[in-house]
Amino acid sequence: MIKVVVLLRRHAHWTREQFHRWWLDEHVPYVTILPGLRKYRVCLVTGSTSHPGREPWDGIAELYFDDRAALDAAWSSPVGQTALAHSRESHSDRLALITEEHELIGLKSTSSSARTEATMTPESVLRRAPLVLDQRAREQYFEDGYLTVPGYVGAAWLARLRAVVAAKIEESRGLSASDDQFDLAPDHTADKPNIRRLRKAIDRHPDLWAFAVDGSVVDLIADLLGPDLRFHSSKLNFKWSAGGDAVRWHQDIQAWPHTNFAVLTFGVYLEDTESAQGPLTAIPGSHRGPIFDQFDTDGRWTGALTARDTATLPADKAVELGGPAGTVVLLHCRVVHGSAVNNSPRMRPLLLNVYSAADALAISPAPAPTSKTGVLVRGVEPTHVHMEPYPARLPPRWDQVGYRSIFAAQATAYAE
Ligand SMILES: O=C(O)CCC(=O)C(=O)O
Repeated sequence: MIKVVVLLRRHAHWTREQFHRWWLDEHVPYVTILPGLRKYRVCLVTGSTSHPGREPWDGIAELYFDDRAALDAAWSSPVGQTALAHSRESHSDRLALITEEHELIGLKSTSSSARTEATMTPESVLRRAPLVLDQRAREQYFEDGYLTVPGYVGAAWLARLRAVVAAKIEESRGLSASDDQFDLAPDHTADKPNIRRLRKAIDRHPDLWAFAVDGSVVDLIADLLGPDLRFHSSKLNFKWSAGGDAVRWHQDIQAWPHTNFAVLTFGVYLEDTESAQGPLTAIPGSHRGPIFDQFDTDGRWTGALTARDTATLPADKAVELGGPAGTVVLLHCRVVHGSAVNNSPRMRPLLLNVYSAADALAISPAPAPTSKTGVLVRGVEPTHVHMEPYPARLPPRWDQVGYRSIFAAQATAYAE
């Protein structure tokens, strides 16, 4: 393995803060998709012991490749050339050193209290300074089990994500049945596509992964889960116009139990979403209540609460979580949620990515594992797992029986 250390200096007319934001928010997505990149770290200069205020470099990137050939192939690829051009526009000097790393001391934990401090409970998350949310919003998330951030994703990202959606709709015209990528509605045709879900979304287009690890997205998640974050899974639910499926009341954690509850879904609406389109709808505070069974009486997975448990829910308290395009909805893994049929003439594309605190480990195989499932997207690997004992009924062994979609599972339940 070789490590390339790239030192960058900002333009004289930029503040260091501007430069750091450019790097994390705009430049990182160009780099994370470099072919053959094994590990990537950015170190932002915040001061020095010898040149206070006059540091010759403003940031250092560390990029790991298997060998020199992999490095050269990465930079000469179209993705590498685009990344270099993007970087050249924004720095005044660059030095790339090829190095051989000798790690002599890893991260040392000094005492058991340091380890305890690292466990990301809601209280310890709230004690840390927020990156993008205000403190009241973070408290609201832990109180309600969800949070809506209207218009959080800006026009540039929305345009990129919508372009992916348009291309995927075109691609689906060639299919007459669902496959590993597309969950198609029964009336899907080449002339009138009707996609229920793009499965394993981040594996279907580089922009979807670039978005999942974009600094602004990960900052928002870090405000609710802490500094060390792991990626779990990804899908894009279309909820097609004029009849797109309802999703019945359910909680997510039963489908992918983890060792604790520091797991959330980040959803972003790619189009304006109002009541008639079937926005996500949640029951406030239900993440502090029971973890309901999502099997039928014959022990078959339904992905939905039973009729008896549904009758106990304060459905009159349910809150619709819609908003203009770019609105983000963050759902706690235990909050009871669902959505109504789309009765409007407009579809409701919703990209849903799941993240966890790094010390929350999946107990069972993911229903729809992606190439990035389990990958750290920020921070460091924990030394200890955080175990929160609870009666975690195991879902079916998805790796053995396969997972179709929540629509398929819930449709079976409906039929009974
Ligand atoms: O797309 C929706 O409205 C709900 C999605 C959801 O809750 C799920 O897929 O688990």
